[in-house]
Amino acid sequence: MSIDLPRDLILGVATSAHQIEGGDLHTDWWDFEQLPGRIQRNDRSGRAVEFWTRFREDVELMRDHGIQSHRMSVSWGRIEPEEGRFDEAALARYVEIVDAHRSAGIAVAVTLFHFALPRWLAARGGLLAPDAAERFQRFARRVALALRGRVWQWHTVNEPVVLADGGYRRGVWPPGERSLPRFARACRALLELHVAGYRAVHEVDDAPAGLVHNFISARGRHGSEVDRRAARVVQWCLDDAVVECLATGRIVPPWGVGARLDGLDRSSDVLGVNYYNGVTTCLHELPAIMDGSRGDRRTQMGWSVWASGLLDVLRSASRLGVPVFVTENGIATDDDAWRKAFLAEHLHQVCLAIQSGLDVRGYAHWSWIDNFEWAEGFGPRFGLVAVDPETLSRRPRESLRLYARIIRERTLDGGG
Ligand code: IFM
Repeated sequence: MSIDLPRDLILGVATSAHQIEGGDLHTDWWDFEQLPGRIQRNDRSGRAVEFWTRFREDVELMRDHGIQSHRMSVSWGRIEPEEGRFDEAALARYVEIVDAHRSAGIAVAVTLFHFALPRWLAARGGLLAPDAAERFQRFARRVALALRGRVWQWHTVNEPVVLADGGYRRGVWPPGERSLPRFARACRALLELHVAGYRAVHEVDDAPAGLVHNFISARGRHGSEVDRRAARVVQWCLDDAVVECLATGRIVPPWGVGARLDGLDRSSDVLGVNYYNGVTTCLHELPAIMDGSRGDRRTQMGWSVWASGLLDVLRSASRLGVPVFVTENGIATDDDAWRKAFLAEHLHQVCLAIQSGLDVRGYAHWSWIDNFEWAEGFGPRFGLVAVDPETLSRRPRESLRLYARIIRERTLDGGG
């Protein structure tokens, strides 16, 4: 059976600065990577895949494959390597990068903060520094001034809960802490950054702006009513609570106890949905109230693939009442046939969402290219494009060819 994709659905790819640029050395992540045992195999982002110098090659490949948008990010540490000193050459390079895309007919979405903080801010408290939001607003204003009129869409902060969780609850990302109260403070601080970033962008540019949240789909494991209820609670905590914060401007449980955050309810022109996996919930097997397993095959990240969860989370996200974009969705695997099936199945879910009346306007596959996957280093392969580890030369995978065909023909039949 053939499934048609709407012609106006923008189909693109996603990346982030620290993971692909190389030489992102004024950041907390760069320092964290130097500590033995923090990153798998002691990998370091190092030269990454040298997007900073090879971006024209990537843009050309994107154009040749009909890619319509690239969601990329800028590095705060690279642009503001010392507090208050902005590197004009770095800003000029970002302008060049964005313009190269525009000349190739590729729309650019820019994320202002995707996980890596400037070293100077990390040294004085990072996200929890009292003036973090103020500093971020100043940085965001500079970036918006440099790129205004060129950007299709702005994303303020990428995956606040994932970052707070890695850095302050699990302690596996910088700053390596394990404290629930500080985790909660980091979640709130990231929402403050989001509001500050949103304001800064709209002081100088009209392109739509919004937050990007990592959504997780929860389901009951055994189909019992009690498991289903547990799944609803988990889904509320992971997804709906964030949507509620954005909708009402109040920080609701479990992320806070009702305090208002001025401007939060007016900070979403769009909402970005990152979706990778689901969890199952089971009250009979406490304390494992939730896990990622459904007994099926795991990706290189240890996640199980669950395409229909994308429709669930698009429903959750749509409650905010603004256009929704799938800002990341992808799979870490060396089995490209699996990536092709993943891509087609998830795009099918996007179609179902649109057919059911949800205002989903775009899909970006994570990732354009194999890259530095944070604490997992270079092991997981998320790319539509493979990279030779020695020469860093690019090799399009079959999955990229399939994506190119889907973009061109707007139909999902035929699989590979
Ligand atoms: O690589 C990350 C990205 O930086 C944020 N979202 C999830 C991706 C895969 O883990």
